[in-house]
Amino acid sequence: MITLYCAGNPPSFLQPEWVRDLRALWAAEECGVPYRIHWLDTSKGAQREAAYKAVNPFGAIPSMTDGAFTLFESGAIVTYLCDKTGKNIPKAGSEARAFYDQWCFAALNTVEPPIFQLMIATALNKDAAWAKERAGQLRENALGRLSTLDAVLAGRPFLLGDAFSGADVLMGHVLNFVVDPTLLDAAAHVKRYHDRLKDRPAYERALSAQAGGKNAAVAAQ
Ligand SMILES: N[C@@H](CCC(=O)N[C@@H](CS)C(=O)NCC(=O)O)C(=O)O
Repeated sequence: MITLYCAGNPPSFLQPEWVRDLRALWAAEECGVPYRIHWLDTSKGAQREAAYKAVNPFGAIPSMTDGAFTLFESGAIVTYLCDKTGKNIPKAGSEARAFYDQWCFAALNTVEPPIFQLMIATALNKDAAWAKERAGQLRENALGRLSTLDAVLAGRPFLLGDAFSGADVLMGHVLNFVVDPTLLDAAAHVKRYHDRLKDRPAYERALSAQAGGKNAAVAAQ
């Protein structure tokens, strides 16, 4: 049985759709794989305790176990769940799979950093001097990535083409960090893509599952 380690009792300043456990939940729902949730009581710092660090030495969320096998990093978990079920992912070793990997890395390494940094500065630290000083440059950086992504998505509905994949789970969640809608004024294809992803029933189910952690009474269920 798959266990997903998710944020229980997350701080109220965090919007639920920002928390990366949503990536694992969304992928599990897209793939139709049965799973249980282990809520980490983040209000008590459960993610920093030794028991959890045995699963994820960085103490970050999400993580996953499948029997005795443990895995962390949201990108690895999404890909594992797709591979395990043979859904939403091209066959390992194929060119199509390398293309899938490319878009997973692009989502997490190329698009996420500038968008996330802008969100941290403008949504969570907007009154801080450093944030005011850096906001303009961070916005430019984010706009550059969104503009390129927009050109890619002008020609296809999903990152790999006509078919949805785990790479869209990752990119779709990264786009949840776009807190200023004007960033998408010149990226209409990205906006439509993001809306299309958020309309998916599996995304809705993942959000509902994640909401169970809001007042999680116990660490594990
Ligand atoms: N690269 C990691 C990042 C995980 C991450 O930073 N998760 C956040 C929650 S969204 C977290 O656990 N932050 C607390 C911390 O890093 O101590 C992934 O994608 O899984």
